Amino acid sequence: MAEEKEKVKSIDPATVEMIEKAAQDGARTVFERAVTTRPCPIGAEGSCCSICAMGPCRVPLPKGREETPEEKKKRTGVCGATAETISARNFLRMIAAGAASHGDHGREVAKIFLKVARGEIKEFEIKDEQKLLQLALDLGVEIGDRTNNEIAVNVGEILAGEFGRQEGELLFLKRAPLKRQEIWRQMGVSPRGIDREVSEAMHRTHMGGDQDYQTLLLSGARTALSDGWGGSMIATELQDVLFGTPSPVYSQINLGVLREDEVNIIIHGHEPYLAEMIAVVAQDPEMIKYAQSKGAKGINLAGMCCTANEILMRHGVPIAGNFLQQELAIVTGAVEAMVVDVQCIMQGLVEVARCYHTKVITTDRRVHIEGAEHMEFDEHHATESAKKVLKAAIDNYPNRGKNVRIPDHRTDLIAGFSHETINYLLGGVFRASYRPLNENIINGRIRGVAGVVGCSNVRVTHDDVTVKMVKELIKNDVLVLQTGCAAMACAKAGLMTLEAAAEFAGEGLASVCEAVGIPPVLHLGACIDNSRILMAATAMVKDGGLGDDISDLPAAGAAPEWMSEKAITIGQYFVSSGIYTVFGATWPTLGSKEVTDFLFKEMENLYGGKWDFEPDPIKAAHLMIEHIDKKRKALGIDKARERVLYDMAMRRELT
Ligand code: BF8
Repeated sequence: MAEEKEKVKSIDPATVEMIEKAAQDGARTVFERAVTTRPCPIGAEGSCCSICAMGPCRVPLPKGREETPEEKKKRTGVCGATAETISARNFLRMIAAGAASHGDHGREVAKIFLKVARGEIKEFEIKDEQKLLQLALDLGVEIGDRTNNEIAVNVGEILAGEFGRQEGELLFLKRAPLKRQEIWRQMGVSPRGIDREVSEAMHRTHMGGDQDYQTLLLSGARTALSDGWGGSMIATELQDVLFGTPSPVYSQINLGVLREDEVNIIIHGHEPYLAEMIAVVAQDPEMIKYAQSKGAKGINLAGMCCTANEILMRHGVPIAGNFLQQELAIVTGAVEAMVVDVQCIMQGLVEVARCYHTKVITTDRRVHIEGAEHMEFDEHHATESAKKVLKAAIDNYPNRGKNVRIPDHRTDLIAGFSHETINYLLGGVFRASYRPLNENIINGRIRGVAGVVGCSNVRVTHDDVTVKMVKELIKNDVLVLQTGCAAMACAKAGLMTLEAAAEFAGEGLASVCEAVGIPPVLHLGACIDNSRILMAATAMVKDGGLGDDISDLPAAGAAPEWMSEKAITIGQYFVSSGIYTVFGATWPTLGSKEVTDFLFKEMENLYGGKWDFEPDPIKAAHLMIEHIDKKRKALGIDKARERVLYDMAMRRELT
């Protein structure tokens, strides 16, 4: 406990300031709970089985020494399940939970998309016609002279059908490089339906089900792929059609985006429908007038977690903070309403809100919190729902007390890099392509590409691990693609500005960023938008010169501060798609050497990608760079980097 108390809690000054204020105000946040509630070491290594009532059975590895063969034999649950089975089962259940969460998000989008297409919901419309037509082509939907809505009905029906599909393969698998599709088929892990894989994973892990860690982990690959190339990809694609495909947008991030003299509303969670509508309604002159009638100067909307990423990417709505800052936003004393939808919402919000005037408002039928006010979003009356929530926030403004302190910290950022945008930015409007990116990788100015994604985790110094890793990567000419709370950490650290290239990137990467006009760290959106990273990787393969599979690319993935089951699912579909992926913080299978070896070694033989675990961010960054260099060598482009001389002629040639 002493060690936890001494640990630096965050590198973000706004967070540190609010942790101190919370302590003064007697508000108990995650940072304090993490001191009093220690992680269970047996659960943390994946050695606790709680799937039947004869247990929970705890089968931890002996600490600090090798276990004897005798001990290993006895390391079983009451039913005889080995430590390997228990570990693999726990791991598969994490994957299933993550896939279910992203899948349920995707299903909800598909449902709303179809209602919009059929004209049953009037308040949303098809915003991105080009993307709709591309999807129609991908899915074999007739375009002809049909209306957008007619086409959208077919697209929506086909994609909604992917959740309950029982046989065959998910349709988006065909987007992957051909070689990758073959690997999946040979391994027998091509997902059939999204719900089917989750359901089968739960069945396999039920008491007395699958008891071979290798087949359990195969199911893990199939279930995770049903998320990356299924649930998440469907969510991203349909949201883009419905709300617009992101393009570069300027905004600001951190608690300093809250305003002293305005009604502050934070929208938090993951699904963007209500948030989209609140973003519109908050600009309604009548609502602003209503806010003014209560003594406020206006309405200030800010985001938290992945709902924030969604409305940042499409509307430039500023972000108040990432996962660990949700309670701290309330601690400012300046938030009238914390409006939440689904996922990553701490129950602690309600308790913290009791110390201030903030209303915690749940809005989704699937997420209720005791002590919060529930105002369910009705997609058929989206404007009305948004106005109701907004009005509740405005009515709460006069209740704001005197105990207000908004940290004076906010950072500029540029977000909005969908994989389509990267295409246009690098290739130009008339020859959109990944070729220039590939060429700059081949000629060595860019060493490789890394996806650094995932959460913030209170067991490590907030933002520190992610920011250190990303700085090390860009310093070594690795272009970084980000999503989720990891993206927010780097945005707060100033890595998502044009100036960051000169300040933090290596000379090669900086020269490309400056020529093209992009930051060295690109924000691709919410966690479901990790599917954009899969698409970007595929586009790089298809543009040529970097091998014929994702596993050939000089690329790597990481989630240095992960904490949610969704992160494990994302990692597993990265790895099963051929990407070397390093996680930090903690690793949930360390209780079984066999399972860990399978994930960290054997998976590379089977999928071309593998897991790794390294809590030290600099070491982890160098593991990624080593992997990137290994791939460069295999492609025969390792010598190119040595030849790169950044003279004026080459700089001119770049522009
Ligand atoms: O889905 S990054 S803490 S908000 S799980 Fe949650 Fe992690 Fe944040 Fe986004 Ni993703």
